[in-house]
Amino acid sequence: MEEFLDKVVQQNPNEKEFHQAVREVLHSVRPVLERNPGYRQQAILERITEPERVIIFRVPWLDDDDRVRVNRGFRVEMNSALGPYKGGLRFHPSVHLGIIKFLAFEQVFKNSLTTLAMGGGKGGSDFNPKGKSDNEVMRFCQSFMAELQRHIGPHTDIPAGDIGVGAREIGFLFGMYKKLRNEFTGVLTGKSLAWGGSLIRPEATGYGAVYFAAEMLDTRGDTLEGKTCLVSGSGNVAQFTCEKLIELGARPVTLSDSSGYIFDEAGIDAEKLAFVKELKNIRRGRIREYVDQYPSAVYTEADPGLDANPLWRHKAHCAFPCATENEINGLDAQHLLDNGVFVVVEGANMPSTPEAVDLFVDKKILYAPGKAANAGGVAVSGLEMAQNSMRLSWPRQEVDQRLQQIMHSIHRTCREAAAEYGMEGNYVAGANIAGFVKVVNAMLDQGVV
Ligand code: NDP
Ligand code: 2IT
Repeated sequence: MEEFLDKVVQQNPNEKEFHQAVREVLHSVRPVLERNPGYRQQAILERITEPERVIIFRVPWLDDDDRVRVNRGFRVEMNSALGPYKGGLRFHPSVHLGIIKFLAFEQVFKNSLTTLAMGGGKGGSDFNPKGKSDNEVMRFCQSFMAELQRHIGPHTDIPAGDIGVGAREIGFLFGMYKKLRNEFTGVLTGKSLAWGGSLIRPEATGYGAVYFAAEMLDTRGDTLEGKTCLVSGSGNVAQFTCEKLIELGARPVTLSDSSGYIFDEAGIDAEKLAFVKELKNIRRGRIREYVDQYPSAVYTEADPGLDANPLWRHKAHCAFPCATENEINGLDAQHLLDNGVFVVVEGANMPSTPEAVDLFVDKKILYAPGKAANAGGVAVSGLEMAQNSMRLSWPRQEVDQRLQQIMHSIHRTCREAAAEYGMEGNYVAGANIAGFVKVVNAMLDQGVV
């Protein structure tokens, strides 16, 4: 196994996030490989860690001063054993091949857990939407889609949003696809309601993460009622995590962006959350403005020089990291445990470093890895695809019920897979094993392709 991991590192240099994601999954599935010697013979590890296709392209666009700008676009089509490639697009200056490959790799197992027929992929660009005008974002999206359109399609590869890609960007991307292909199809998910979107898709990732937390607490006869919760991020996932927490009687007390975080001891209630949504989604402001509106809250500027993030040092019961990868390191994890946190649910993808994951697993807290806990987003994307195929849309309650059923099923699947391999209550092992086995069996059925 270590030899194989060394080879992955050697063959994919400068992709440390990809190495991290591969290492975690492969460590979890070791007992599966031992039980199934045939996997080795079929070179399953070699195949599952090699993307089916990687597309890298130039994205030239004109800024508002008529200057030519150039960004790099990516789409990694990782695995199509279970269905067409499915996964989001991320627009963020930190995007490089290693980030997109780690996200695509995670997506394969996450999509497998959803119970829906979706393979895994991910894409994006190092384009930074921050500070750009709507017209600049539109011209960028149009140029991005001018190339991407030849690689995707409603039966081939169906992108959606992720960091920096929300309703506005999906609109511009969809418009350009439709113009170039002369086709109105469900080629993207996360569309607006009026033109093919699904109810509950914007809410789905955050709601799903909270449903997963409730499922985990239920195994200990407990609920979210009255629980103090640390939430990071203030984008799509963080907002709807907060919304569902409030609805279920919990008390979220923090939110953040890359500039800093706010701590509101009184709790972020529905009215304050409405302010945050307006601030972040319409005015595209910064989270520090929260304390201008609610002066009893405290804002702390991010300090990259610190070895731990003060957000994770507050006393609480639950933590919902909903910003980005590796935002909880080993020291942060220790602070969480020291301060009474016993539920950690990952709204973001891979927000905990390997050291943090090991601590959570060792201490046997209720720890849900992203590929299980945040699968509600892509699951409702799958429901959006189903509705598009039927050319009808389900009511809000129906989609929400299906989302709850899917999160319930993922939770049960994780527990059962962990128990089958003697690792009761270990959701990391459960999610990786269950996600992996389904994909591998499909790959074996389909031959060496
Ligand atoms: P958004 O763009 O809506 O929000 C991202 C939030 O995280 C912002 O508050 C942003 O702050 C903060 N953030 C982003 N990058 C960094 C960074 N490098 N350091 C600190 N803060 C950062 O994205 P989403 O809410 O959609 O995504 C959040 C996480 O959830 C990501 O890990 C994503 O992969 C994951 N996810 C998203 C799903 C979805 O359906 N949208 C589904 C499943 C997982 P700032 O504004 O300063 O950049
Ligand atoms: O990480 C993720 O699962 C997403 N960004 C959502 C992907 C999707 O296709 O809805």
